[in-house]
Amino acid sequence: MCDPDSLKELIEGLNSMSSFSILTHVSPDGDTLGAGLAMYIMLTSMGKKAEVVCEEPVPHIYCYLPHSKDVVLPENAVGYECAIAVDCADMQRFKKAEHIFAAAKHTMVIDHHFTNRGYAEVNLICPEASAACEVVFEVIKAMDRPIDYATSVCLYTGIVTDTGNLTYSNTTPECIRMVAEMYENGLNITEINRNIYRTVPFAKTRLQGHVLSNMKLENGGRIGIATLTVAEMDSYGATNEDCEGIVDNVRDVESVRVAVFIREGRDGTFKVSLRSKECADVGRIAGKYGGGGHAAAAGYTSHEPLSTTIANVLRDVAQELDQ
Ligand SMILES: [Mn+2]
Repeated sequence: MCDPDSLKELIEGLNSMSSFSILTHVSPDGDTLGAGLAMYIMLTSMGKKAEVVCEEPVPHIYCYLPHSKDVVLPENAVGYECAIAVDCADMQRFKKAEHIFAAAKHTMVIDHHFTNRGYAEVNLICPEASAACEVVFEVIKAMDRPIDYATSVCLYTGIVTDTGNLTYSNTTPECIRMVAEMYENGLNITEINRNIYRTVPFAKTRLQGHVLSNMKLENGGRIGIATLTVAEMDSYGATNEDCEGIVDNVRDVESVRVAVFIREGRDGTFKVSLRSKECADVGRIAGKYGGGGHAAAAGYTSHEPLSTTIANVLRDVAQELDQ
């Protein structure tokens, strides 16, 4: 349950204002897009103006989300009266959309990251919620607005992608009840799961095979590490999106306690993704380098060369594991 006072304040703002820019986070995932689009559907159904702003085009796998075609890039955004950040732990998560938040007359946050310190005027942050979509579900209910079919597709997507299909430790009875209610009302979960998990580009499967066959075990097998360069990506004709999920495959190896996946970016930096099996707090490691996330899943950008990036992360993870 969200804090009732914050919820009340947020609802008052949503009811009284007439136009909203909904901001999602960089490297958009199912939760930020699902939460943003569910808010968009509710607000426009109330006769209000709204836009969902995303740093990059909606990833291919999330194009089935209702109104995904209405999502705009920051340079095409109008910039409305009130900015609502969804699933964004801090303002660095907006990147190119930062000016929209800064220019908005009023600001709101709807989030579930415990690291979120509440950088808006109204902050609805529920760390116990599995996903931002779980918080949005509560908001819609509290406002007596309907969870229609399109809304349930969005909310279900955010909940299942943030909870590993209702199996990660952040899964709550509450979010399972929400899913049950949406399922009862006719939600086609089979179709959505096919869209998210069973529609893989050929290039992605080949790329994953390459990366995983080159992964290494360190620290007596407790750390699994895989790397990927731009040249390797190009040789498979793969996109950034095709790299999603590799770190989870590394984590799933039997002996691995912490998984590391390092991917070279086109700007020469390295994106480090971390996963842990509940024995180490990888969010703490990411935080040290200006990144973010949760104890079990986190990431950051390294500006060091690959060899230094690898050495640093292996040292930090080993320290975290020994604590
Ligand atoms: Mn989330």
